[in-house]
Amino acid sequence: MKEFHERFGMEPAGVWSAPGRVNLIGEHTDYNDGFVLPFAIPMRTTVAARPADGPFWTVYSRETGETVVISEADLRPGAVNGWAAYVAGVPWALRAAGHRPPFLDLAITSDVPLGAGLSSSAALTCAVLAALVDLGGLDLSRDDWPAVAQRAENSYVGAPTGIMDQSASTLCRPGHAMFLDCRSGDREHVPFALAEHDLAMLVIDSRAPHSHADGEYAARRASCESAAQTLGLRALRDLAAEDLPAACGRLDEVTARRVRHVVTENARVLETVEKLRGGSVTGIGPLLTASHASMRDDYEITVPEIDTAVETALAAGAYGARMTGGGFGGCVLALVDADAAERVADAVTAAFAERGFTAPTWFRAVAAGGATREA
Ligand code: GAF
Repeated sequence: MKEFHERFGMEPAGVWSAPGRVNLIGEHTDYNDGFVLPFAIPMRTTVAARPADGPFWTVYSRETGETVVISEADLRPGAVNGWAAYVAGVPWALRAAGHRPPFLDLAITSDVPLGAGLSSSAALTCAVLAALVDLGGLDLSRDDWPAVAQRAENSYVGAPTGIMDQSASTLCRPGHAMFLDCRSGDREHVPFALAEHDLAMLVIDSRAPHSHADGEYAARRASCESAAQTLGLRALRDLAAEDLPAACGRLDEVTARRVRHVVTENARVLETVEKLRGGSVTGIGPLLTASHASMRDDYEITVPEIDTAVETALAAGAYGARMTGGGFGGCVLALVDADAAERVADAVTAAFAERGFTAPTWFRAVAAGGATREA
C-alpha cells in the first residue's frame, strides 16, 4: 500500500481489509439477544501493517492525515479519543481476552462513508483485528472475532453497540446475507444475489446530521433492558408475540411501543429469511416497509429526511424500503427492479430538493465478503 510506504519508508508485511455493512432487516434487535440479517458492502477499511519494536503502535490514517502513537499506558479506556480509540481498543480487548497482540506500524485507508450508518467503526476495528491476529499468530478463531471487536467498541471506546456490525464485518460471505442469532451466535448464510433476479438494492445516504444519535441509541437500549427486567425476562428476545399485549399492559405507553418494535422486528427477520429461503426476493418488500413503519412509529428513531426517502422510493415503485442501521439519519435501503434504480434515486433526490434537504447520495449494494487478508 502506497500510504504505508510513504509514511514508514518501507513495505508492509501484509494488508488486511474489513467491510462496512447494511442491515437488510432486524434493527435494534441485536442487543436484545434477537435476530439480524446484515450483508457486507463492497466499501472497505484497509490496514497495511508491519511488526515494530514498540512498545507502542504507530497508526497513520489517510482519511484524517494524522499519525497517532498509542503506548502501552494508553491501553486503558478513556486514554485515547476520536478515531484512534477504535484502533487502541483492539489490542486492549485482545489483552483483556488473554492474548498478546504484537506492536505494529499501521497505515489505514477507508472508503466506507463516515457517519452514514454503514458501520465504518466496525470496519476499522475488524480490519485492525485481522492484522493483529495474523501478524501476532494469535490463537483466536474467526468465530470469536466479533466479541473482541465489540468489546473494543463497548468498553474501550464507550459505544454501547450490539454485536451485529462486528459480526457482519468479519463473517459475511459474498452473494449472501447473514442470518444471525445474536444470543447463540448461530448463523446461516442466506443467498442474496439480487442481479440473478434482475433486482437491485439501492442504498440512499440521507446525509441528515446524526444529532443526538449516541445518546438516543443508549436510551433505547436502556429502555429495552429495563423492560426485560420489569417483565422478568433475560432479554426481550424471550417475549413471545402472543404475550405482547399482556406484557405491554405492564409497561408505560412509550416503553410498550419500544418493546413492540423489538418483538415484531424479530418476527419480521424470521419471515424475511423464510421468503429468501423460498426464493421470493420481492416478497420481502412489505416486510422491509413494515420494519420502517415500526422504527418510525414505535421505536422513534427516524428523521424527516429518512422518512421522505422511504416514502418517495415506495411511490416511485420500490418493492420495499426502510432505514438501515442505528437511526437518527444514515441510509435508506430500497429494493427495486435493476433497471429502475436510477429513476427511483432521481425521485428521492428531487423530493429532497423540494423540501430543502441536503442532496442525498446513493449506490447499488452488492453483498460482499467479510474481513480478509489482501496481500
Ligand atoms: C448500530 C449498532 F452498532 C448495532 O449493534 C445495532 O444495534 C444497530 O445500530 C441497530 O440495529 O449499528
